[in-house]
Amino acid sequence: MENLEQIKTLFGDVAEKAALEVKDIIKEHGSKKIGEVTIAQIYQGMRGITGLVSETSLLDAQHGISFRGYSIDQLKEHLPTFKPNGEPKPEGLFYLMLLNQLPTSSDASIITNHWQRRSHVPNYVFDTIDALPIKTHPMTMFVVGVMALQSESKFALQYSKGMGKKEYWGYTYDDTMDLIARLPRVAAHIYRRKYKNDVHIQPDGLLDWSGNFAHMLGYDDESFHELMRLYLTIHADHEGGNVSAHTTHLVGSALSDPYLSYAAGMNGLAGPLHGLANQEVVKWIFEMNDELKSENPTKEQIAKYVEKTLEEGKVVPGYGHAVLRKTDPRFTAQMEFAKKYLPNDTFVNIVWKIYEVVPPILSTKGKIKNPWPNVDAHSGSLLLHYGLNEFEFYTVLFAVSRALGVLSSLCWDRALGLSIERPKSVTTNLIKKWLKGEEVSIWD
Ligand code: HAX
Repeated sequence: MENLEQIKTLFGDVAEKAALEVKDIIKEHGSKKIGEVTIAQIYQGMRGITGLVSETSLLDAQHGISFRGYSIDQLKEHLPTFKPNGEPKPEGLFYLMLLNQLPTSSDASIITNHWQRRSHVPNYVFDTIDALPIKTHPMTMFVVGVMALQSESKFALQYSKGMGKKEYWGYTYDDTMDLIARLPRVAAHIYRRKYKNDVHIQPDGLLDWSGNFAHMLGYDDESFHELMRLYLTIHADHEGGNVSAHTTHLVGSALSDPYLSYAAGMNGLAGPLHGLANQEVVKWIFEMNDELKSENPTKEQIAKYVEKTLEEGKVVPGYGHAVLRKTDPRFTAQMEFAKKYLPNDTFVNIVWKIYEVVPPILSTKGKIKNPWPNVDAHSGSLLLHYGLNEFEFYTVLFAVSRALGVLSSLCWDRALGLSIERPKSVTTNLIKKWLKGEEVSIWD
């Protein structure tokens, strides 16, 4: 693969074939049923209802995430790295998710180069962020920054001029590449404004997407750059039903452009039951340490604090999952990183102790379906080790990574011509009538 235009052409070819296949599937099998919907599912977050197509990754309750069929371990084995035997480059994962084929090292470098060239952020975007009070949460600043960028949308411009359905994916792709390229600059601006006296750092054109992002944040330790490569890879996608992916898809289904769709998804990522859990984990551990007046609590002390958290009706952040029923492989990947680079870090060791203590406690409570840690249980401790201790910023890092998955998915939504999303809702009154055996024509 020589240049980005070729990547776009290749995507067009792959997607066109897939779209024809999908048309045939709908024509031949469209009336076949996948599962049934229960009343509990209607009230409890549609858990377990298969109701979406998302091509870029798939979640298995036992084995965790696979990206186009590749587990995280396999990504580590097969994706190009920045340095020999290093962590995978997220550029390679983006290529894999978009094209459904593994990139060569030069394929991943082409993406790096193009993201570098497209990374200019107009000053008015920074001015818009700077107009917000400094106390504003970094995720709010981030979404405001993305919304300010929206005036750059090629999809929106072209739609206003009038374009046919066949052209949708091309402009979605262009916006996707521009937006992903610009996000590290927006995020780094927020970080440096809020936490580093508004002193900003120029990009380094010799670095890859992750390394340059880390550099603009102000972190030039090579192992931190490796952490960013791993972090931005493993947080990228988690199939289509999670709040951030689903929201991006939903808003995109109204033909809202990629900027609008992604911003909407990131408002969902900013919820404490979703991506914000990464800051909550660190906050919760700090609060525990404060209360116990210890920087290294024992397992017994941690167990008591967990019980207290539950008695107060709060969740233990970083534990549980709507789909997974095992330790999240993204947790394990971070644990392996920590064992390699920072095995003696005190805070990381608390995270590992919590991992021993929490699952048995949550299991005994009966109602929690998955007592195991998710991705957010570990990520903050790694960032803390390198001095990135402004934990309110952690979800912004997650958001930058999540762009890769939700936006490559949006390219697929447009290429496959997926419809505007509009599930049917009902009222409790209607359900009560139906339970009494009264005639309810709506779903017959
Ligand atoms: N601590 C305490 N209670 C928990 C819990 C936890 N970690 N996880 C689940 N529960 C509770 C639920 O609140 C629910 O209680 P109610 O019946 O009183 O409402 C009950 O156990 C059953 O929940 P579930 O079916 O096991 O889990 P859900 O699919 O409803 O929710 C969540 C999944 C991830 C939201 C949940 O496990 C949770 O709140 N975890 C803590 C927050 C967290 O770590 N979020 C990040 C998840 C991963 C992610 O999206 N990252 O971005």
